[in-house]
Amino acid sequence: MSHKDTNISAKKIFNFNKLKENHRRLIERGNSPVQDSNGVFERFEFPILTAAHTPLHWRYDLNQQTNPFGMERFGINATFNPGAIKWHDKYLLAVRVEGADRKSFIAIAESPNGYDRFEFWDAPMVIPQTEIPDTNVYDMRLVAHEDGWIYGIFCTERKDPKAPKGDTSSAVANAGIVRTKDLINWERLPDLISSSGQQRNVVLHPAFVNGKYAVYTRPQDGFIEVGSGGGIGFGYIDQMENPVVKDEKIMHQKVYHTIYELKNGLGPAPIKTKEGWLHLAHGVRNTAAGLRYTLYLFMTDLRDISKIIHLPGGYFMAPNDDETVGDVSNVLFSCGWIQDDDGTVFIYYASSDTRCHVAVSSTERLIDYVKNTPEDRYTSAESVKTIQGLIDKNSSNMNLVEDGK
Ligand code: M1P
Repeated sequence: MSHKDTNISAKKIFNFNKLKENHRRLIERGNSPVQDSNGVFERFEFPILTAAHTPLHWRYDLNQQTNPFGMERFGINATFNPGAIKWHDKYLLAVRVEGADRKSFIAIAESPNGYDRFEFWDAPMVIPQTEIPDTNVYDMRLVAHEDGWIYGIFCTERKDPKAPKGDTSSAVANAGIVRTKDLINWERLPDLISSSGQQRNVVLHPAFVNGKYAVYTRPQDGFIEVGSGGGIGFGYIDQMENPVVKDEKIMHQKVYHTIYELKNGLGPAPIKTKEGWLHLAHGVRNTAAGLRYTLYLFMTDLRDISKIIHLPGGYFMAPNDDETVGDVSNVLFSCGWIQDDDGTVFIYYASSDTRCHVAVSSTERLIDYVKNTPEDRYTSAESVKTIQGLIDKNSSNMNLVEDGK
């Protein structure tokens, strides 16, 4: 058989210039909010970061002599669950990048406006090791604390030392802690010390509370299952150099037949508003097709920051269309958001452990959402009563809606 009339050739020499051109075009592509909105937020047309956005020089040997076939020497599988911070007028994401070898690492990507042209910095973040090296690191939340440091709290995963011989998958998850002043040089602090066997989704509160550091935790019994524990916890740390969590209590528990029936965890650090602290979290429920992760919002008291004062029922965002499918399907997960000076809020989230997106809202809209969305009343009959309340309210206002007034 001859391949004369096709571009199939056993001697094909790779065109690196074309590869570079396509990559640049992807990075410089614009992005705009979609028209379709539920009033609470707007999604954007394109994901902001995918595996294809990662720098070519991380993946290819770009020397034609040593790589004549243009082979990827290091495959990147996914980019997801970014932490976020505004830094020197740039919007930065600390992205979980996962290689084809399954190992995740953290890399910073930067955008001039918060919603498009995100570009990775030249090299991934170098995280110093503790005595027991991390096997896998992911889901870093960035927080500019009032003590002057920028902290990155992430999940560090290691093989379970108590796993029986032959068990090559049991792992232990805990919170690793790094801090920096320039986002380039990172100092490693000891891992979190808490009474729980495992921790994930640990988030530092940006301000001192009663003169102490405050952390949101997610104690769990096992690596996947939270078991009898779970819920979003809250506790205090005296010194970050010796991060022992004290007085840990559950501030938001998992509840039967809700979107956080199985487990939940805080996303980014909360945003301070005039009405209270706005929190973004994820909730997990079970389905016949596996776990479903959605995002929800709640607000806590300005004086008692672990006291929930508004808790809208149901999810705030759920996987939509293409977002439902990926490496771990049916997952939305967030570790970062940025509130701009004009009240714009960029919500960074990932879909199905595969790619990063942004949605836009505002502090005003999110406050309205948390205050005026009815709470979950836990039964179908109560949901119907909630709807009936809205029907009754609308029937007296119907002429206003019809006249478009
Ligand atoms: O695969 C979904 C998510 O699972 C874990 O989150 P959680 O501990 O809340 O279940 C994390 O591995 C997270 O990175 C991942 O997106």
